[in-house]
Amino acid sequence: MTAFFEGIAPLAYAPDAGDDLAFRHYNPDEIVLGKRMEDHLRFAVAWWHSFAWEGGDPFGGRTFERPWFGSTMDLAKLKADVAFEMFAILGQPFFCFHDVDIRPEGADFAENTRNLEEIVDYIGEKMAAGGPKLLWGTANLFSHRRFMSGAATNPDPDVFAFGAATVKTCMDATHKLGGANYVLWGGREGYETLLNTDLGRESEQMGRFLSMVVEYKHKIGFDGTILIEPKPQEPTKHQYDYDVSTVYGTLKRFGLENEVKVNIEQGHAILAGHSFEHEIATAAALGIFGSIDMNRNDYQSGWDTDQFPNNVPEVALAYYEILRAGGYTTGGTNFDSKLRRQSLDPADLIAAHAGAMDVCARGLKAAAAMLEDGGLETRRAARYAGWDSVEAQEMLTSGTLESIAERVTREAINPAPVSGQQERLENWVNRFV
Ligand code: 3MF
Ligand code: MG
Repeated sequence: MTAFFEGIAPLAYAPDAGDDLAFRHYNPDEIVLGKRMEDHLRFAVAWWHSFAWEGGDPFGGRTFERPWFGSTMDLAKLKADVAFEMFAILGQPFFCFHDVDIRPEGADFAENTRNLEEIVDYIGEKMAAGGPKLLWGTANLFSHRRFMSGAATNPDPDVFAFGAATVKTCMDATHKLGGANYVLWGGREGYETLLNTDLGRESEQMGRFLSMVVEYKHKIGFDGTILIEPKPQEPTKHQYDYDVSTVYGTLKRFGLENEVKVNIEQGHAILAGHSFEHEIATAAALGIFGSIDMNRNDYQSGWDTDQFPNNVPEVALAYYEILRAGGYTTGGTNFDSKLRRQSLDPADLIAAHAGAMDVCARGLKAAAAMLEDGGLETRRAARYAGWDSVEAQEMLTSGTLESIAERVTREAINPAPVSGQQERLENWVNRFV
């Protein structure tokens, strides 16, 4: 036992709690729409933001003082000890990691692999002792300078090779730890300037890389879901996996639409000019919804601030789309969220997650109440009811422009607009959030 979270007891559900080291709304065993709240939300803690990030920003360095910061295996194990102590306090069912979050950097690929395998076994023992499960693993193919021009889309085939080899080891680690998914965020799979970029070549490389990931998944018998995490830019000027629709186009192009789904992040949706619920609804409509990275951006700044969510109406609309799509299968709610660099105390880390879990619990319950009431779905179905007619269905199955033009003439079709009632629907939603 480390002393890092000394004095902080495991959080309990206490609706009247006087402080924020308790859950006022997140009640894991509470039944919502016939399922335990914990099983609806499937919370995960992100190893990188909670235990690896040192508090730096473009204008300043480390602010956090953590006894595990450093680059030895012993410190990596101490970091894992503290991580599982925090997991025991929060009681969340999952966690996520990149390879570089849990292992020290080696001199080469072989040492990276040895380090990863050693710490994976160490983490595996903790999981076996009753710790949370792995929601997903992933490879960090964006921090080390070798990846400055990407990995899958790199102009240097040796970097492509190093990235592919690294992904293999991370898929092996995720599989070994029973991960429910495997994620790929292509932080450097894009360009900083078109002037030195061959877009066609790079997209072919990216498709080949992803196809090999899918091939390997089946080869090792990994039954988790492969997830792409869309983001429009940052750190790139343009990231190829721009948003859900763009990812879907890529999947269709390489015949992977039934093999890969998406991990959608609120902050990334906003950067792409979409709402979170737009991206979730789009993924659900395209059959590729998988999981979410839950956080928020600062609406006055133009970058991905990865703040903890604190807006119940926003998350309610996101969970409404998730519930409407049938809920998670292998996915979950990963807090890809980090403290502000001035939030130095261990208790800040606990309170930030507790507050975010409460915000999501309130959002889930509001979304469930909206779905149970059925008001939106009734109005939505009524708006499209005209499409149930034989003539309308025929237009979608066998009609032609000529036959339709003939019918419009014959029946003197001259449609009158019908109100969309947006404000009344927004009023209705506000009864629940
Ligand atoms: C960057 C991100 C990443 C991804 C992570 C897993 C570091 O904006 O959101 O977090 O979530 O690499 O794909
Ligand atoms: Mg993310």
